[in-house]
Amino acid sequence: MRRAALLPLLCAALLLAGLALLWVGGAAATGSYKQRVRDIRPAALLAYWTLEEIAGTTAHDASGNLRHAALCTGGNSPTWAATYFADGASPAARFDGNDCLNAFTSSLASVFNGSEGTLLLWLKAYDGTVWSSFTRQFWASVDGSNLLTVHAGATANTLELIRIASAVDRRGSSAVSGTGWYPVVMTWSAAANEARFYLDRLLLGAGTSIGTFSGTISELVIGAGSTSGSFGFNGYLAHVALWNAALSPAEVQLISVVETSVLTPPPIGLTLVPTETPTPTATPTPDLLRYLPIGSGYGAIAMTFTAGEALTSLLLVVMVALLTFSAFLLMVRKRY
Ligand SMILES: [Ca+2]
Repeated sequence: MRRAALLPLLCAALLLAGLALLWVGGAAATGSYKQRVRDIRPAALLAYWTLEEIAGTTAHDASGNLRHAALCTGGNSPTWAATYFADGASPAARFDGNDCLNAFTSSLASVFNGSEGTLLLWLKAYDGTVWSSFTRQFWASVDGSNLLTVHAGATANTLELIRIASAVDRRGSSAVSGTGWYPVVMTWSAAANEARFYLDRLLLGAGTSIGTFSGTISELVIGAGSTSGSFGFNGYLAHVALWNAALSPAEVQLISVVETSVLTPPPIGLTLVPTETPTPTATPTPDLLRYLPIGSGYGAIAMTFTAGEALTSLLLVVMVALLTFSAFLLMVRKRY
């Protein structure tokens, strides 16, 4: 191959490398929903099952605590990667009524005592149909008088968030008729004597006289109401997390919204939230290159000048110089 022909090839390789770095740099700059969850009270995050596996028999704990969930002995495996999560990019799991993940570990039981905590989970009905009565998305219990559960109510299109410890605190909603992803959050604090129940960013209600669990958790199941797979959920689940601290309402909002592609509509419920108008900072960060406010309440994209982007810029400069040089060489060869 002639030397002059090598230069354009080299340029193409440099361009590809530059674009790859730009992509990595951009992803790091904007972050992900998973990272946001992990950044909220990381020391209190006990376990975080994203359910984004695409195969296998283990739902890995993304909190770093190695509290992985396994298939229930009496249930079937959910169908991994059955649909996309609300971000439109990461996989989510389908539970078809007899599927079940056993998330109980003695390590988790020793730190999850029901006195302070937060439960997060995202759910979606199957193909737009509502879920059957009392099918459970989450079940954590000491016994029948000390438990935490999220399940469909007795009537269609209802969801119940229940916490029982000394007193029964039950919050229902008739708003679950959409086909999108719903964030469900429960927070509770015995010290503050308050439990809070959220669905799709909205506070369903708050309870008092909440008490603490009498005894140690002995069952923790995702997608069904027992490790035998009974009361199994028919729908999709993703991003189930447990903290042993009650997150603040502001923190709950942070984990109840997912940025989607700028071209797709926001998740159901976003319009109910007071819109946040992006305001330019008085003294812009020196390395802030681009800030693109997108609609109202949709969020925004901010990109900073990362190391990856800096290297990309350098590569682009080298590429342009080489292209100019190769064009010069070709011109010289033609002339003589
Ligand atoms: Ca099944």
